[in-house]
Amino acid sequence: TVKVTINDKEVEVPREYTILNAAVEAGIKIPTLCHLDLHDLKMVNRTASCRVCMVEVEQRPNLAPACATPVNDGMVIRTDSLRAIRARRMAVELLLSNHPTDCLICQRNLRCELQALAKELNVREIKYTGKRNKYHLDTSSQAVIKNQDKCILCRRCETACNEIQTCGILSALNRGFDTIVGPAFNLPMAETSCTYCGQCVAVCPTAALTEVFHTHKVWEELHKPDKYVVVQVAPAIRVALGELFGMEPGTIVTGKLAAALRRMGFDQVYDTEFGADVTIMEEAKELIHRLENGGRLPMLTSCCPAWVSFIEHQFPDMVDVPSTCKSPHIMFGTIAKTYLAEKMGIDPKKMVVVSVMPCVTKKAEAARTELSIDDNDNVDIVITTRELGDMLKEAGIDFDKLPDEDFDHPLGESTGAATIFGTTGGVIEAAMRTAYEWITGETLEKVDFKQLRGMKGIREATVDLKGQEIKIGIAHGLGNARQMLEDIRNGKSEFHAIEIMACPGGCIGGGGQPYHYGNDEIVKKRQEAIYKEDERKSIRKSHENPEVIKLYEEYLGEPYYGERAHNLLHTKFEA
Ligand code: HC0
Ligand code: SF4
Repeated sequence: TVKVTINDKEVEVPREYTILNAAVEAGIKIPTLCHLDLHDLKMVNRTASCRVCMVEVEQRPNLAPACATPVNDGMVIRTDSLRAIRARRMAVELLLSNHPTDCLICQRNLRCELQALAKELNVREIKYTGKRNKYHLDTSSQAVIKNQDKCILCRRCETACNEIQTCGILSALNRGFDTIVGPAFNLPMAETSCTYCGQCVAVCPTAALTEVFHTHKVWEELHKPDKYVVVQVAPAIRVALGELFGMEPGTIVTGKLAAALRRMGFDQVYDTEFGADVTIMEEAKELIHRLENGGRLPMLTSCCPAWVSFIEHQFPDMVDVPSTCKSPHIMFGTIAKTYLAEKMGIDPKKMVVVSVMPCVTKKAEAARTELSIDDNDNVDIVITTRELGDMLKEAGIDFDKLPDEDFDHPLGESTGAATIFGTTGGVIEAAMRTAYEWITGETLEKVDFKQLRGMKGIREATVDLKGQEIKIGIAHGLGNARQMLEDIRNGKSEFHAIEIMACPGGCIGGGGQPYHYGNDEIVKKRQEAIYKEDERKSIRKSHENPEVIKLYEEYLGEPYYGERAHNLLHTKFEA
C-alpha cells in the first residue's frame, strides 16, 4: 500500500490505485464523465479524454486527470483548488461549445450525464461559440440510432463494443476537430456486422447512441378501434422498471406493471414468461433428442438475438449449434396469433402484439421475416423498459400508487423457471429443472442449481442426472461467448449444453434497461430480485405450468415432435 493525502485527509490505498480510486476511498467526490468502471463486468474505460476529473498534485506544474494518474507514496493532492475547479468547468464548457443545445427535447433530458455535470459544475453560459460539427443522423438500423452530433468522444461505446463484446464495430475516425466515433469508413450501422446488442447504448453518457423509438407506434395502435392490442413483458422488466419511478434497484413491481399496462389501454396484458416456459418445453426436449440420437453437441441456447446475430456474422460455420427454438417473446407472439386468436375468435391480422423488452436487439429480431407466420409478424412492435417508463409518464399514470394486479389468462401463468430467464445462467437452470425430471423420471426436490449462478463471465458446472452427467457452460458478454465458440470450433469443448447471453449480467443488464450510470451494483440487485421472485412462485418448473400443459394438449401436440409445435416454435439460422 501507499499513503496519499487528498484535501488534507490521509488515506492508505493499494499501490495500483489511481487518484480517483483513492479519492473514493477517502470519501471525496471527483466529477467524471468519460470514466467508466464496471468492476464485476471488467468494463473499464480510462481514456482520460474529457479532462473533467482534473486535480492538483503537489510539485507538479500541470493538473492531472485523476482517473488515469496512478498514486505514489506521499502524494499530496488537492481536488478543490480554484484552479482545479475552473479547469473542470472549462472542460465542460468546451464540450458544450460543440454540442447541440436542444436539451429540452432531447431523449436524454434529465438523464444525460453531460447535462448533469454542467449543472453540478455550475456552468451558466455557452462560452465558446465557434464552429460546430453537423453530421448525418444514422437511422439505418432497426435497433440503434447514432447521432454523431451528440457524441462527446468519451469512447465508452468503443470499450463496450471492442473489449467486452469483441464486435469491433465502433472506433475513432479522422483527426482533431473532425474526429468522430463510428464504423469503419463511417458506414451506416445497418451495413456492418453490428449485433445490436445495445451495450454501446447502455454506456453512452449522452444521446449519441440510443434505441430506435417506437412509443408513438404503440399509442397509434392502441387508439385504432379495429385493432386488438396485446402486450407481453419480459422477465427482466419487473425487477428494473421501478428504478424509473424512484424505487430502489431490485424492487419487484410485477403486480403494478400488469396494472399499469391495463391502464394504458392494452386489450390483454400477458407475460413473456409464459413463452419462456414453452421455450423450456421445446429446448429441454431438443437437448434430450440430441443426447439420445447422437445430435450436434453442445447445444447452445438461442433466445438472445444479439448472440444469434453474432454467431451468424462471426461463426457462420457453426449455425447448426444453437437450439432451433425461437425466442420466448417470439414464441409468445406466435401462440397469441394462432391459439389465442382462434380461442377468442379474433382475426390474427387485426391482432397487434407488443413486447416490452430490456433489450435493443429484440426490435431487430421482431423484424426478421423468417420468423413470421403467413406474412404476419409474430411480434409487431418492441419497446424497451425505458420507453415503457416514458409512456407511463406521458399517460400520467402514477406508477407508485397502482394496486397489484394479475396478468390475463390463458397465457398469463408462469413459473419461477421462466422468471430466472432474466439473468445469466437462468435459461440453462430452467432447462435443467425440466430435463432432470424428464430424463430420470423422478421428482426434483431441490430446484435451485446454485452452481449455475453468479456473475463470473464464464462458468462451468456439472449437473448429475442420476448417473448421467450433463456438462454445462455459461457465458455472458459476447467476448466470453467468443471464447466458448472458439473452443467448440477447435474441438476443445466438452459441454453438452451452453447458455449464452450477449449482455453482461444477461437481460437484466440489457441495452434497453434503465441506465445504470456505471454502477454495477444496480445490475447485481436486479439479479438478486430475479431469484427472489423465483422463490416466491408457487410453481417453479416449466413443465408444471398448467396453462402450458393445456396449450400442448389442446393445440401444439407433443413438445418438439408435435407437428404444430415444430412448425410454429422452431426456426433455422442461416449464415
Ligand atoms: Fe430476456 Fe427472454 S429472458 S431474452 O433474457 O430467453 O430481452 O428479460 O424476454 O424472448 O423470456 C430479454 C429478458 C426475454 C425472450 C424471455 C429469453
Ligand atoms: Fe457494438 Fe453492440 Fe453497439 Fe453494435 S450494438 S455497435 S455490436 S456495442
